[in-house]
Amino acid sequence: MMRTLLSRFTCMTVAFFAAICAFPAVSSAIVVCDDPADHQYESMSELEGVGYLSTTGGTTGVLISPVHVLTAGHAVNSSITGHTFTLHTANGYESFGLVEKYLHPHKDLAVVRLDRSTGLSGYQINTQTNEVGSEIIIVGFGESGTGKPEPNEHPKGIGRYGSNRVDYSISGCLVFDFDKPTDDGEEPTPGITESMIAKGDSGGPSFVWENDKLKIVGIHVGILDSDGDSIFPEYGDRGYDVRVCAYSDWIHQQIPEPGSLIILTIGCFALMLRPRR
Ligand SMILES: [Ca+2]
Ligand SMILES: [Ca+2]
Repeated sequence: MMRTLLSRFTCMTVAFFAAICAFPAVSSAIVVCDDPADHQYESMSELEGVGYLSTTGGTTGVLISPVHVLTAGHAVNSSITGHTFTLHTANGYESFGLVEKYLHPHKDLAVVRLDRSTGLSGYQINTQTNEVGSEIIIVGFGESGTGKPEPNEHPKGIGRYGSNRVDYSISGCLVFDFDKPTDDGEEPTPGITESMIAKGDSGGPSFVWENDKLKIVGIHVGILDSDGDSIFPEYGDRGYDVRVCAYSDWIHQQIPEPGSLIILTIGCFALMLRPRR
């Protein structure tokens, strides 16, 4: 049974996701094996470029330039007018308006332009194709819980992170399962045990470390509810990310090069100086 990371995910979007991934799938937020409080990252500057989108019931996005946010297409499926992208930095919470969105024509992927610079450089897109087997850091502002979502105790709106490992790739997606901690009586170790995406994590990133920098390898889009009971994610379920290396050309095309902005500015200035005839 297909489930999305969003409560307002439409049937059309579900069908689209099934088509692009060629299998039934569902979506998730950052659900953990231990204590959700251990996975909040308000004080982690490395993750301050991941923010909360107020669109479509509450989703997640990640900066790829000072003014551009990468997210899932279904996370901004509805109107973006009046909606915001909120970051938690060393200066506290700051919200930015959404000006324009660019939807990928075939994949559940979107770039959104903000109304002003965040002052952050944003993260680089991974272009390598060796993600399978890699440890990933999954990030999102969705619901949380221990083993399964507990939306009343851990609602959307707080940034959390966790770890997992890419099991395989298929049809432009990276797939990772939610492994249950060992049943040997030992307490799971915070930061070591696995986590899984949940509702509201749509559009959030999966990162890998490369040369001491975080690179985006995936964007959260769905979860497979293995037992079909409409409770997800649970242990054994699988998370699906758009594999961004396959779409890096399109992503970069949505972001004007700083050089072209300078040329445009100079060009306008030159027009202003042109003497009138
Ligand atoms: Ca796993
Ligand atoms: Ca289930």
